[in-house]
Amino acid sequence: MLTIEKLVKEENERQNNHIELIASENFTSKRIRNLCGSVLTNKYAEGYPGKRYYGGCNVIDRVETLAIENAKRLFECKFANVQPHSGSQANFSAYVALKNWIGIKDRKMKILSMSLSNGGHLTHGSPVSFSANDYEFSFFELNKDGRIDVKIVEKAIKAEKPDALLLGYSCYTYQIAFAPFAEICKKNKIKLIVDMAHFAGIVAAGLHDNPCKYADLVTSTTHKTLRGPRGAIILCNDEDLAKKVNSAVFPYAQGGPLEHIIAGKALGFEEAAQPKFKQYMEEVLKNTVACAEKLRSLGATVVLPENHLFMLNTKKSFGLTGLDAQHILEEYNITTNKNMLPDDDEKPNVTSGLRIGFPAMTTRGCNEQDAREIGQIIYDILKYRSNKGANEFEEGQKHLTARVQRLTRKMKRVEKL
Ligand code: DSN
Repeated sequence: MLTIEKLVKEENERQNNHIELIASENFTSKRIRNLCGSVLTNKYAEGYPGKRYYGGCNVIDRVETLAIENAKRLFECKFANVQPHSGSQANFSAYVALKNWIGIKDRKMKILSMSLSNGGHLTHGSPVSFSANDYEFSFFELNKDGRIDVKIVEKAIKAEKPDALLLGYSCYTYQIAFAPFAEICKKNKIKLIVDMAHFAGIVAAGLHDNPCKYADLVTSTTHKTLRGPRGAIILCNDEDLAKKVNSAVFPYAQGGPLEHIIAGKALGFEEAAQPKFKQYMEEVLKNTVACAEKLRSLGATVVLPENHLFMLNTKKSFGLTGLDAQHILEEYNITTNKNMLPDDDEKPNVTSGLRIGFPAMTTRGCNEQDAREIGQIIYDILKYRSNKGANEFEEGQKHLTARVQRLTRKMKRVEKL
């Protein structure tokens, strides 16, 4: 009989048997998973520590306070809301809070951001998300090197006259230094929001500029590079804005907080503050570059990254769409996701490239040599399957599956982390 437990077991095996390269995924520690499956899931606690709508919240208050204090310490900020269930919900509440804080009543708040096609996020103004409906978004372009450029952004601020600039991404391979952007926001009297969902772990490790030092509001997920449980947070340094954030999360957007997940977040922040998390993140950055360099040395079109992910132009490199490349790699137990390249002429569900990241495999013990081997395997598979030089790779093809298996077997098992 099919039971849900059997499906969990099956997924456990899938995670162990695959090379997981989705840049936004990671593997939590067993301690975090235990907290997320703990009895805390039984408790209703609408409200905030000390101000709940239910009795019996004495322990829960201490759990949530610990999570708040750990988040504040980790990101060096004054206020943290740890209740958002997801990154999209954090952004939903952050925009509401900012609009109320600025005092906009009779019009839509205007936000300048990076479009989804240039690497932004659905909630950064995509027409298919609440964001484009509830707010007036405009978009800045990237410079010729594909970077967010302060001069281009300032020009867009002057042209569009937004209330806020939003920085952050789902697919961008460079680090962002926030000071110049904070300066132009101040000069043009607009607010700065940073969505650090992808790079929060790099910030926590001290290997990326900390947006909390510059932005009015910072949102993040907790499960990507940060390696906590699935969920999100909102951070700021202004007391009045923090109050607006709290009421924009509960009761405006959400009901009862997921205190079992908040417990997992508390531990995730604690783990990310340890020296070994910094070592882990250094490895992530090195592995990402090692794989990208390998692919480039073989002739693939790749830009070397400064963070945990890079884009492989599958169309230029192999004549394959991102969608086809994703499906082909999946046949060999390599998990990636298709992603738009800047100025992509394919549709978002087809694309011309793959996004490849190393947070997850590095957690399982992947080192630079393994990362280079992964680059070689990806190249061999896509080259062979693109039908260019099939003979040349025939021998390699026979062994490709075995090479993936050899790699996944030598990695740590996900349930033991
Ligand atoms: N789904 C996330 C990602 O893959 O980047 C964004 O929310």
